[in-house]
Amino acid sequence: MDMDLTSPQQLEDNYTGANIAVLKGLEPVRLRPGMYIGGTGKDGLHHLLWEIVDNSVDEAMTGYGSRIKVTLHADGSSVTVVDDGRGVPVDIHPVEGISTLEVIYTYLHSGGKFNGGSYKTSGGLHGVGASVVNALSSELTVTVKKGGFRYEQSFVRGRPKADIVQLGPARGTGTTVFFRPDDEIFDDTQFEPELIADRLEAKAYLIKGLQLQFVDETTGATHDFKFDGGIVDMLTAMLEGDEKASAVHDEVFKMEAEDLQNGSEVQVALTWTDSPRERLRSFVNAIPTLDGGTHELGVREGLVKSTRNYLDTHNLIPKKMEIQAEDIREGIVAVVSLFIRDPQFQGQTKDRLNNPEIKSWLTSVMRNELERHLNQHPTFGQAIALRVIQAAKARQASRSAATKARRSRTVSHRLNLPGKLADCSSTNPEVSELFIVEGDSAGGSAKQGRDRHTQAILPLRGKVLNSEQATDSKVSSNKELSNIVQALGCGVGEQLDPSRLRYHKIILLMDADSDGHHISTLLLTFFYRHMRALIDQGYVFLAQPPLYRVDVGKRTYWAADDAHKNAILRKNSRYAKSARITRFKGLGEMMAKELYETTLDPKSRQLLKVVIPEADRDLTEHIVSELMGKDAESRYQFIMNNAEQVEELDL
Ligand code: 1YM
Repeated sequence: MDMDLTSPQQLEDNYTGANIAVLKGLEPVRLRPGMYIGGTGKDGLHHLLWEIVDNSVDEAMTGYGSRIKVTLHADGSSVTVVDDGRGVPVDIHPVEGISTLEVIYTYLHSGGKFNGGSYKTSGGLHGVGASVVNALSSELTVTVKKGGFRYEQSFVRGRPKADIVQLGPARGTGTTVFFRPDDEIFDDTQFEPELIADRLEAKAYLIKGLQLQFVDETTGATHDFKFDGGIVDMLTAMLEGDEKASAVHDEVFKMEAEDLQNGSEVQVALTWTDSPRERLRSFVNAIPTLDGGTHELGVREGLVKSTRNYLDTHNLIPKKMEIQAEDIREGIVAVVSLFIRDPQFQGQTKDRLNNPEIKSWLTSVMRNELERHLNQHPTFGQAIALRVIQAAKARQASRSAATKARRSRTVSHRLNLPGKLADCSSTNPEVSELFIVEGDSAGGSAKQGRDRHTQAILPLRGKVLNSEQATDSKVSSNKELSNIVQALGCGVGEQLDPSRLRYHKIILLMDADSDGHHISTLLLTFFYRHMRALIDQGYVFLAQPPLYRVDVGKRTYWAADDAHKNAILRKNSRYAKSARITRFKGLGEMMAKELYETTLDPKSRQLLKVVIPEADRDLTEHIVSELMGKDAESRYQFIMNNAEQVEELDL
């Protein structure tokens, strides 16, 4: 049975001392938004909307309501979501003495509890979504129709403006949420209509009978999404939308399986195209899993095993030709949609499924079902056999330049990565981070301490060229800069193509001393002059390693600078005498674990995003050319004119 938030028993379960977070209110969310929504950039902004939409989708998947309307208002930075479900409960909560709606929107609940019997979506947030969105919105209003009346309550930055009010009689049931993401929190509060349309369209493919409407008041356009063909329709749309890929056979393999024991359901649609790319879209409870996970691994493994077995038993492969897994997977286009009761998500943005039992289950069902399909559809089987043979031949001939060009980007890019790069295992740029680190010893700690899946480390050893006036060819002859260009994989100067960037966070990690600052300045000059689009698109960051470790009593604090250190000592003045202060001379002195906790871990680190505010473009240009340019006289003048500021900065 579904958990019902109105049940006092359940709320009591949530409010035991075991979960202190429950009692803290919403300040932690505003202090560390990244921990709850992954970041405060474009993805984080849209995450708010997904949370609200997912609450409506959850309600529809539980069997209540079938219509959801999303309106992006004309300002582009506020949204309304309406559903026709039961309506969020509005009765006075017996333990808290406020409306249940207010509890849901202002208490940071513990995770998992709301996941009871059905397939709740709520990405990584498990029912805390509504309050997180509220905390990060400068305005939010919930309107509920229920029991013959309309109710309303408004909030400002997570705090109720007033108690819930009954507005008068109303027909039907449902929930409406209007919200405006807080411009104090988000770098840019403009929603992207295309992202919203894509997301809603995907939901409509995945949940049969669900009717979604998107009204884009910024353009006046309205989109209606309702599909009865499910994921096969989605696969067809993927094929139609990709000019460079055509299917090698008209048929699509489709499979559905259910695990009666734990109520998991999976659907897979799959076909092969002539494109060298492999495209797989995967979803868990109708939420996109951008970084894959155990369901994707299972499908891939089952696909390779069954196809290989089919080719072997029917002697479809020429003698002496060796078939590798990648030959079988080349050109596939697939959709995997899984519904499970207790999804465990992992990774920085909670985009990867981690339930281990899913992999073996999917390997086995894919294996059986695909092999049966191939056996029963011989023309499909033969078309696939030819495609696999073609891939194997192409791979064997891969030394020829022509074939190389056909290989997928990720593969070919991996081939010419710099030797010193410790790459991450993910090939999804959205979750991948590159740390550019000063010196080998710091690089060593960073390599040991990082999350290998998403974090790559590039240590810099030699001198970084001052590239302010350097030509592209001069840049490429500087070893350190050319290593950076190679690692990023997106070209430089005129050739720059940000869509090929291999990491969506490029993080400069330097010592907190003047040498470190100097190297940061040289690197920023390089990005500014030769890869500006990466700064403009928000991909460049500065890490904030601590300068001090302060042990007081049993606690350890990390301080970014002297002022911060002194504040910690003042706060703990009772123990100040016994405080132990360690000043790090360089990153290399930190233990790998310390470096991870303070500087690398997305949960606890503070990154500074490098931005050039629109209004300061000319000033920035002026400063870079004056300060970094050749003309020693203008540099001297600049420093003399700004000496006061410089001193202040150095404090
Ligand atoms: C536009 C957003 O939130 N709809 C919505 C939410 C809920 C219910 C119905 C609901 C659920 C239950 C019982 C139950 C709830 N969401 C939450 C939480 N639309 C929108 N419609 N009665 C009504 O789950 O048993 C709690 S209730 F916590 F997920 F936010």
